[in-house]
Amino acid sequence: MNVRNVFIFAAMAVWAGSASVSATNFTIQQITNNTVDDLFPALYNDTLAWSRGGTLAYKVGANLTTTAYAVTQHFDPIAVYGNNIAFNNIKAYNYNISTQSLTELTPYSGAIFELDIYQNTIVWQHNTAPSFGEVSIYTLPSGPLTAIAPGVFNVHPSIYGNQIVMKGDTDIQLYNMTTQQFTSVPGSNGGYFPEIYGNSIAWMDMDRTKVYYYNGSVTQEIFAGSFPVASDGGSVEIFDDIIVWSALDVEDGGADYEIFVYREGVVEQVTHNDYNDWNPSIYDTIVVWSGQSDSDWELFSTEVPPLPVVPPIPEPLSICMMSIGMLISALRKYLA
Ligand SMILES: [Ca+2]
Ligand SMILES: [Ca+2]
Ligand SMILES: [Ca+2]
Ligand SMILES: [Ca+2]
Repeated sequence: MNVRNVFIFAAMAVWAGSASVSATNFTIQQITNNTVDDLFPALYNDTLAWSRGGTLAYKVGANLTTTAYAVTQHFDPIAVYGNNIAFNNIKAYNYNISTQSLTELTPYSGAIFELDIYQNTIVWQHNTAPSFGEVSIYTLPSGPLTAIAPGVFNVHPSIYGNQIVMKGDTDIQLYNMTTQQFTSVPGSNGGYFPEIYGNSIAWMDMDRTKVYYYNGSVTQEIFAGSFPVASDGGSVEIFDDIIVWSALDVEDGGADYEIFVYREGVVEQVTHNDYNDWNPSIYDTIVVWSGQSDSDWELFSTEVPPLPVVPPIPEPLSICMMSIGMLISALRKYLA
C-alpha cells in the first residue's frame, strides 16, 4: 500500500463511519389498469406521455387524453418537454399539446432510432449507409433540420441545454452546439446509451450490465449487474443527481427485470416482484415505468425520497482511529 492509497483508505474509512443508511421503503402506485399495453412512459413536470395500446396517450395533471393518432408500431422512445411530445415511430414526430397538431420531422426514408427533446430542440439517431449512425437536430416548430458530423459514427443522442451527449466510435462524446466542438467524457471507453442532465451524464456498457455516472468532474461505476441482459430493458435516465434504470433482479436469480435507483452514492432496488419492470422515466423525484403485472403492461410510479440518515454508531470511531494509526505507520515506513 503506497502513501496515496493509505490516504484514500483512511478517507474511505472515515466516510464509511460518518453515517449509515437504511433501505428505503418505496411506495408504488399503479397508474393504468386496462387490457392493452401501456409502454414507454415519459414524464415532464405533470405531463405524462406513453404508448397506450398502440396510440399516443398523454396525461396532464389529473386529465387523461388519448390522441386520435393511432399506429401499428410501438413508440420507443417518447420524450416530453413543455407542451411538446416528441416520439419515434419509425420516423420522428412531434405532437404539440396546446395546438393539438402532429408534425412529421423526418424528410428522409428509413428508420430513426433514439430521440430526445430539450426546450424546442429535438435530436435523434439516423442511420445512413455506409457510415451507420449520425445525429440529427431539429428546431421546432418547423426546422431547420441539421446533422452533426455526418459520416462519423455517432448514435444514441441525449440533449440538455446546448450540449448533446452520444456514443461515438469508442467512447461517450459530448457535443457543444455553440462551439460545435466534441469532447470525450472521461472514463467512458466502451460506454453506450448515454443520458445527460446539466453537466451530469449517466450511461451503460454495451451489455447493459454496468451503470456509470459522470458528475461533471469524475466518472464512477455505480452498478454492476450479476446477469447478462438478454433483451432491451431500456436505458438509464437521469434527473439532477438521481439515476434510474432497469436490470435483472439480483434477489431472485435474475428471474425478471426490476427498477433500480441511485442517489447520494447509494443504489437501491425499487421493485420486488415476479414480472418485468422496464423503461423508467424520471422528472424531479418521480419515477414512472412499465410493468407486466397482468396479461398486458401497466404504468407504475414512485417518489424517490432523500436517503434516510441513521446517526453514526460508536464502532466507526475505532475504525477511524485505526485508519489514522495505519496512516502514520505507513508514512513512517515511506519516509524511512
Ligand atoms: Ca391489464
Ligand atoms: Ca420485476
Ligand atoms: Ca423479481
Ligand atoms: Ca395496460
